Amino acid sequence: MLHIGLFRGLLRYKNTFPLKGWGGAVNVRHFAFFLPFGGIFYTTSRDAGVTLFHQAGGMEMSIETVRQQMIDGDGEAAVALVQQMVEQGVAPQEIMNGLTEEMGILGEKFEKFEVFLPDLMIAGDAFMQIMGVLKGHLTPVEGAGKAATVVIGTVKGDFHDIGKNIVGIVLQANGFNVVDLGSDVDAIEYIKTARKENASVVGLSALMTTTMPGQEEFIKLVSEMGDKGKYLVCVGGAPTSVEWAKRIGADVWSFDAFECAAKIKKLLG
Ligand code: B12
Repeated sequence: MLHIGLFRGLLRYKNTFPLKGWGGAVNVRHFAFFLPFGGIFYTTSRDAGVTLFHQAGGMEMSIETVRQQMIDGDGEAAVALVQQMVEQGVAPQEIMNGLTEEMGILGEKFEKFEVFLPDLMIAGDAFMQIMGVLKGHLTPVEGAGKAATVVIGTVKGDFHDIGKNIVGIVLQANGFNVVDLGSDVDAIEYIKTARKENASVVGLSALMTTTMPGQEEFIKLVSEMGDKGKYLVCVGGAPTSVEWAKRIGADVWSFDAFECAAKIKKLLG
């Protein structure tokens, strides 16, 4: 047990340890086992099911590796690896889910002062670089599409835009015309744009408990300005929930971008 512990400790430093010519690579984020024929291992990492091996180059192609590259801010390496992984058949959605989960873990570490703002920034940049590759490989979610315009943005006071960007990319991949207002968007700005673009949906992202009320403020303004019912109001972001969406009178809440595309398609008929 001790030598496994030491070995794990050593490898955690780099997380992935290529064993060229041994027929694979080691990922020891959680466990490593030595088998009698030498140097093969197994990992219980969160994406164990999608770990692939590129035996010739001795490079491990797993979502776990991409997650690590993202938090290391090594966007270039991650982009190259992700390109290969999607070509080998790994679903873009699975990669995106893994990266989103990793960002959540990073957020928890940030709260505990284990990582700092620059760590979040470099990981965020790498995430968006990876999205540049994934967006070309997304397949539409099930359900008939309709050419409709969706106005999206992150609410006032909130500069988090990765999740909102992903929602935009996935909606585009599903045939929607997306008008992206960026982040730190005033409630009135969404309304003006929805009117100008004759939008069918307005999507508001909020990543902080302190900015979530911006979604409620928007819905109140929609009623005050006589726009209620003219477009669907869709809310999301990590601190939001279906209960929150119901409470403020939003039409749609979704956990992620794919669910959002599916729900909107269904509601627009
Ligand atoms: C990366 C990050 C940053 C980056 C943002 C980079 C960028 N360009 O966006 C930087 C470093 C700039 C940053 C800054 C800050 N951050 Co920050 N950040 C994060 C972190 C780690 C990840 C967010 C992320 O990108 N996740 C990945 C994406 C893909 O997931 P997502 O956004 O949830 O999106 C998915 C779903 O939620 C959904 N979705 C999202 N939007 C929408 C919209 C619609 C319409 C729908 C349907 C669905 C939907 O679909 C998406 C994809 O499937 C979070 C932790 C967390 N758990 O969220 C903290 C976090 C949000 N940040 C936090 C804080 C405190 C800050 C700062 C105030 C720190 C500071 N002291 O300055 C500033 C805020 C500045 C501001 N005013 O906005 C706190 C917020 C706490 C709170 N009050 O609620 C968090 C929760 C970290 C923590 N645990 O403390 N941050």
